[in-house]
Amino acid sequence: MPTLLLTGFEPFHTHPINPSAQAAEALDGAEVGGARVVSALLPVEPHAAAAALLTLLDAHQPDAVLLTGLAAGRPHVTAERVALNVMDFRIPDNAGWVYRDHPAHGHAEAPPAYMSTLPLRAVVEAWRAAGIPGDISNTAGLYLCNFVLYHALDHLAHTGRAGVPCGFLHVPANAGVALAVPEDRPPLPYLPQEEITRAVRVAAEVVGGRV
Ligand code: PCA
Repeated sequence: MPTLLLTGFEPFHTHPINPSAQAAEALDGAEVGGARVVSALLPVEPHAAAAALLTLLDAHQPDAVLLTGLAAGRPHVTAERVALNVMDFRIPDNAGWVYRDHPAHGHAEAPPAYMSTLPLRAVVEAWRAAGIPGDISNTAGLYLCNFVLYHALDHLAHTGRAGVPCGFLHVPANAGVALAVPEDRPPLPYLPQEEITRAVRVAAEVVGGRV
C-alpha cells in the first residue's frame, strides 16, 4: 500500500497546543484514500525541522507528502500554492531565534520558489463537497511552514522524486488555541478540532487516492 507522510507542528509562540499536531496524531496509521498514513511532528526551529523532515522523507520514501501547520487568524483551511526561498520571521522560533530577510536554503543555485505539487483545486473542491469551506492560499507566510514546504519540495526534486505529490495545508485555530488568547487581544476565528482533522483527512483522501 502507498505511504502518505503527514506532518504537524509542535506548539509555538503563545499557542499552548497545535491543531495540526492533533490532526496528524489522530490520523496516524489510518488507511486514507488507499494510502497508509505515517504521521510525524516537526519542531518549530528551522535546522531541527529540516533535519527531521529529510530523515522522514528518506526513511519512509513516501508516495505522497502532506505537511500541515497552524495559521492562527485564518478563518478556514487553506492549501498553499507556493514556497519561497525566504525566511522573515515576525515571531521567534522555539529556540528564540528570529531570521529576517534570510534564505530558507543557502545553496547558491536554490530556486527562488517551488510550487506545491498537490492537486490543489481538487482538494478545495473535495472540501466543499464535504461541507468544509476552504481555499487555495498564495502565501504560506515566511515562517516555519513556508520553510518546511520549500525544503520538502527541494529534497524531493533533488532525489529524483519531483513526481511525488507534496504540499502544505494551513489549518485555523481550534478552541484550545482560541481560549488561550488574552482578553486584551483580538479573538481568533476557530474550528472544532474534529472539523480540522476531518479537513486534513479529506485532503489526504484526494492525495492518497491519486498515488
Ligand atoms: N504554523 C507556523 C509554524 C508552525 C505552525 O504550526 C507557520 O505557519 O509557519
